Amino acid sequence: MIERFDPLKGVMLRILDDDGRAAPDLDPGLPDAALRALYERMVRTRAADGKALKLQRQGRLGTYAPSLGHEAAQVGLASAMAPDDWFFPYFRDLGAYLTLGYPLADYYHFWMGNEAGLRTPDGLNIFPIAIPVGSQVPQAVGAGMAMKFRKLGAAVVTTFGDGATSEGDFHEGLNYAGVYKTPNVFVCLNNQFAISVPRARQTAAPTLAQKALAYGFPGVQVDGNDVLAVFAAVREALATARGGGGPTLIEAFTYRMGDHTTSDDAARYRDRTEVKAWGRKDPITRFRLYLAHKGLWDEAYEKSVQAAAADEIEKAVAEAEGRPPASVDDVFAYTFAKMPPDLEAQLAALKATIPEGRR
Ligand SMILES: Cc1ncc(C[n+]2csc(CCOP(=O)(O)OP(=O)(O)O)c2C)c(N)n1
Ligand SMILES: [Mg+2]
Repeated sequence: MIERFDPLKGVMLRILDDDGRAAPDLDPGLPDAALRALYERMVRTRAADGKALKLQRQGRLGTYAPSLGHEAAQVGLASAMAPDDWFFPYFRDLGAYLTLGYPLADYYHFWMGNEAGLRTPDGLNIFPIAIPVGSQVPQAVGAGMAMKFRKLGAAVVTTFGDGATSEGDFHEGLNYAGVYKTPNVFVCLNNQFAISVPRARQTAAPTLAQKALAYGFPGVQVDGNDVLAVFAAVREALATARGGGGPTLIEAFTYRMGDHTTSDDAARYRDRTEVKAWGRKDPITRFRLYLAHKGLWDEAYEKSVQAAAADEIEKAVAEAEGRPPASVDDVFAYTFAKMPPDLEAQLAALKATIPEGRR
């Protein structure tokens, strides 16, 4: 399917139209329970994201990068992954985390400023959030190479924004992946902005997906507000990767509906009419229409989904806030299995500056 959508011709893979009708030849044909799961994950993501913003405004959570508008891309990509695959995320990936089974309390705990929140529970193959833009790309390719050496038959998904495609790490990672045919799926969440820099000032290339062609593997532009399209593209790219067919770059074309982070005010550099226009392409609304056409959505169902999300969120907040505050040791504890001597020395030096009882 991916090869039918050539990024040089400017054709984007889209399955759901604006009214939530699926193109019959492209519909991935998921069972009803799986379709509802996609919807429930997107609703949970939006609710948990909105709660994080409120907590930040109340001083209960630190600087936060909101996911509003990215729900279809995040949930679609993670729903296509198998438990053996690995995920190398970036800082705007809440829906992917929740879909992969990451506890919301841990996620909040991290954004509340505690590194312990990023200690992935056993059994989940998720690397810590990459804050340096693009640094996760070569790491993901390294993991892909390891899987190839070990013949594990699993694949690696990494996410990043449009801005990351201007980083050297992106190009080095993709070049290596192309040469060694590593089992990688690169998902670029093109949300049209890197903080205040619009996509047109990021690169002169008409699409981001076409950058894969220079590295010798397929790239495809996908409607990032269409959960079925993202799911189908990532599922196919993962199958190719696991089967030894090499990497794929997927550009999920979407829009950052919120500010870059809670420290930003996007109204200062964005046209309000553009934001409004994208609001009408809301990924959750569109999928709700699709479910309704299939008889899988009604008000009672909506209420139960919203109630379950609200309940989960309240419990997660209580759990995260109930944990003891980070200690000085926590700042150093989670990078190495055994702390190297220079870090031990730094920890001791820092502790010496803090009065006993406040460490
Ligand atoms: C290497 C590096 N340079 C600069 C920054 C500061 N910074 C944080 S996010 C960001 C923009 C990222 O934009 P994009 O890749 O499009 O992702 P988005 O935030 O839009 O999801 C920048 C420049 C950083 N974190 N790392
Ligand atoms: Mg961006």
